[in-house]
Amino acid sequence: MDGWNKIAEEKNKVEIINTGCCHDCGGRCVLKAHVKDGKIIRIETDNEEEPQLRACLRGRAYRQRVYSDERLKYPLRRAGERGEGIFERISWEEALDEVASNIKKIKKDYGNSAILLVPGGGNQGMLHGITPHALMLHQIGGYTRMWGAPSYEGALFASMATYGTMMTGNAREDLLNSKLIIMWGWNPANTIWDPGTSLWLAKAREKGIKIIAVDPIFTDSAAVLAHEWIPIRPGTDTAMLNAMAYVIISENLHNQTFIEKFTIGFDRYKEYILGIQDRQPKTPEWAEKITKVPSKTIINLAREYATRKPAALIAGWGPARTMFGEQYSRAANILCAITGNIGIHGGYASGFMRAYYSRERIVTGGKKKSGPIKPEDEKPKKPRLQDNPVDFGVPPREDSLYKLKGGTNPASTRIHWNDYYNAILEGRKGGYPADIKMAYIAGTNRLNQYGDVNKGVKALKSLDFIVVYEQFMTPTAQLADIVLPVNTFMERNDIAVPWLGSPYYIYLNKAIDSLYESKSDLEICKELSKKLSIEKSLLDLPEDQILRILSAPRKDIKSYNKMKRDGYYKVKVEEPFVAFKEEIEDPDNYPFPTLSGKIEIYCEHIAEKNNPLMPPIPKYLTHEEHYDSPKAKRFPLQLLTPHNKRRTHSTLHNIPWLQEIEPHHAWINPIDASKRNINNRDLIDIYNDRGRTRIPAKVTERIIPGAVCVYQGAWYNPNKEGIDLGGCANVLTQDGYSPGGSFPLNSTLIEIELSPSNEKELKL
Ligand SMILES: Nc1nc2c(c(=O)[nH]1)N[C@H]1C(S)=C(S)[C@@H](COP(=O)(O)OP(=O)(O)OC[C@H]3O[C@@H](n4cnc5c(=O)[nH]c(N)nc54)[C@H](O)[C@@H]3O)O[C@H]1N2
Ligand SMILES: Nc1nc2c(c(=O)[nH]1)N[C@H]1C(S)=C(S)[C@@H](COP(=O)(O)OP(=O)(O)OC[C@H]3O[C@@H](n4cnc5c(=O)[nH]c(N)nc54)[C@H](O)[C@@H]3O)O[C@H]1N2
Ligand code: SF4
Ligand SMILES: [Mo]
Repeated sequence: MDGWNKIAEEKNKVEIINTGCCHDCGGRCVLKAHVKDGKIIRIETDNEEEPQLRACLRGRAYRQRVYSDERLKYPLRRAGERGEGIFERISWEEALDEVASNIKKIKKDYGNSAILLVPGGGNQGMLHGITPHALMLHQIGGYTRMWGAPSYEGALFASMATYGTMMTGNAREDLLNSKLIIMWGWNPANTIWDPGTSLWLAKAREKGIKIIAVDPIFTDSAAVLAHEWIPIRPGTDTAMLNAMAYVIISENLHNQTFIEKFTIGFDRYKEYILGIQDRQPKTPEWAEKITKVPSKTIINLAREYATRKPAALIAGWGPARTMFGEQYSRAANILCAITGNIGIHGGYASGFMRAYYSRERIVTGGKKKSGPIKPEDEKPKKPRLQDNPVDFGVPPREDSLYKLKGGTNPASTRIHWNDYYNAILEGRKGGYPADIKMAYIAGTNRLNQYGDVNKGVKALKSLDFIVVYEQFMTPTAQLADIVLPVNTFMERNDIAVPWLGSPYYIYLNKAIDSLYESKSDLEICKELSKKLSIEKSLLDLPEDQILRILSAPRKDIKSYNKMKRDGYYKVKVEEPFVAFKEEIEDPDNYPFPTLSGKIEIYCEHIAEKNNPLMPPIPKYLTHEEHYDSPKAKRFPLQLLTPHNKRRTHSTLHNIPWLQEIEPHHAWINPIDASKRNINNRDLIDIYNDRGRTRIPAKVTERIIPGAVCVYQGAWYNPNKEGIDLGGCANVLTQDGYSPGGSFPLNSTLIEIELSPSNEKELKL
């Protein structure tokens, strides 16, 4: 056989499986797995019709994750002290017996609320990940649940308070209709919200549309896409946005007609901005002292935003992941309103997130989900399969926006995600709704990913039982009593739904059989259900049948079979979605779904809470972990912990191809570094009262003086003295939350010093 024929024959043996990537990064992209002899030998992505759903570097490197030596291969039982990392191999039978008997015992001795379900975004498929666990636990009486999303809780609160909905922002292709785009605390070249955003921004730039980045970091997006970078002191954005409002109002650049027709509360806002009562006009000079942004820059940006119409102000979630982050989001939303940049092509209603088209309306048949709660919205009398019995019928938290449906009205039995260590340690005596005895952890590297890791270790160690469902021995899994090996999305079927409103679905066809003894979350739950004496469950059906049932309400999937065959389904959209188009063009028939029916510049529902730290018009507020607090004398630097291009949170941190892309270093400005005799690549200690982490320094002008950046997601790896050698940002961050629910993971005071240790640089 000649060489060419041989190559052709070899190629014929390769089967291309249409599948996708569905980790929690805002993507959901096409992967084409080339499979030969049951092994993935290559991964390609979408090369077909536009708009393409192209995978990023992480999806393309996925082979190294599937075949990593570090994958969990068998069920494990703890054989040393908690956290010592000593485990023994056991059979599935033993492992599931042990999990089931602990669940039964804890339920019997303390009730279902003693079981804390700790879910995460590890897998974003409809079927695998957390879904089967939750459904199974509902059938045995439920569990204590958490509330708040680390991603966007502040933005969600603000979006609901201002517009009454999360469906804000125009479709990405509509950016080409803008005259100015402001990327405020938003780095879409790295931090993926959907596969196509950077491409649309690049097209906008090519078209000559001006792009400005406001960020303490000179991000990749600022470098590649923006014409101008405005560095700002972290956590001070509300001051700058309010100062922009000052310029706009005092120069009469606001859109009075829009304000009168579509908003309420402008007069009170104007009074505050002009300083009528507090005698502090929110002038650019006032804001300069707080933000470090020169007043001239603030004035120019305000004028440009108000006059270059239409303009898109896109406020990212990073600045909202701070103490009082909801104030920043509210301030940005209101700036869009007073300039009339809402409901029009090229504008953008900054809020929760952009939408592509109103899937919400397609799914609900024309009715909007959000708006004031009415009697007909009341839940059914008995909990359904999707309802957690522990929460069912429980009144909402008093401090939430409970009169609005569609988010931010959690049941008062729920615990904030960033507050659960105190809940474990203090229980009912400390005012929490439950005495937690067991953590049931699936799809999250919980310990690593939330505030105050050292407190987390203490809290988790105090529990009676911990089970972790994982693919790798993460820092969280290290603390478990039982660790169960889960397969990857290459080893099962699933459907991935992209973030709010993107017009496509991904069907993940199984590419290979499960490796080692790993099983899917669904398979494990099926087996565990039997041991928990659950007689009949939805989980008993075959994978594809469950997927058909779960996807049936999505009326925009016109052909399930086509989706399954191609590995994706792109929904045809007639024209770029413009959020609030109907509300602006036909206000009589489409009031805003707020309590007043208008955009709420002053929000009465917030005012009812009577909390000076949650004001009804957006205010800049300071706090204990801010640059001007007394604590800053000891810890003068502010820590930023954004998301990184080489990882999805902590997932993929241990992949060699991706480690090569960007070493995990702490970014420090030369001014701060030289004060401390720190040179580029020196090993440094970053510390505060909560912990200490050791990491090499990257001395760079790409970060504003006074701030340090440690990208979140590196794995906690303590030495004997409790110093983290893994560069885990959350050793330093705080737990707790802002009155509007924001996670203050970017509100952390720190100090740095040259590391006293000669310890070798670890795999960072
Ligand atoms: N300091 C700081 N911390 C942050 C943030 C920040 O900005 N700063 N961001 C926060 C945000 S927005 C988020 S969303 C969270 C994310 O935090 P997490 O939800 O904890 O996300 P990951 O770290 O990716 O952990 C997911 C885990 O799930 C596992 N996994 C993957 N697929 C599956 C599966 O199919 N089944 C099971 N059982 N497990 C699977 C992975 O191996 C991984 O260990 O992090 C938060 N943490
Ligand atoms: N590659 C990758 N993409 C991801 C993820 C990932 O882990 N990796 N995670 C996904 C998830 S779950 C989420 S929630 C989103 C998160 O999306 P975002 O919250 O938008 O992402 P971040 O990277 O945390 O923050 C965006 C920018 O905000 C800036 N920033 C932080 N604090 C401040 C501040 O006080 N003021 C200003 N002006 N800027 C500030 C940061 O420097 C950063 O450039 O990303 C998603 N996409
Ligand atoms: S990590 Fe996110 S952006 Fe990258 S391929 Fe996977 S889903 Fe797409
Ligand atoms: Mo997130």
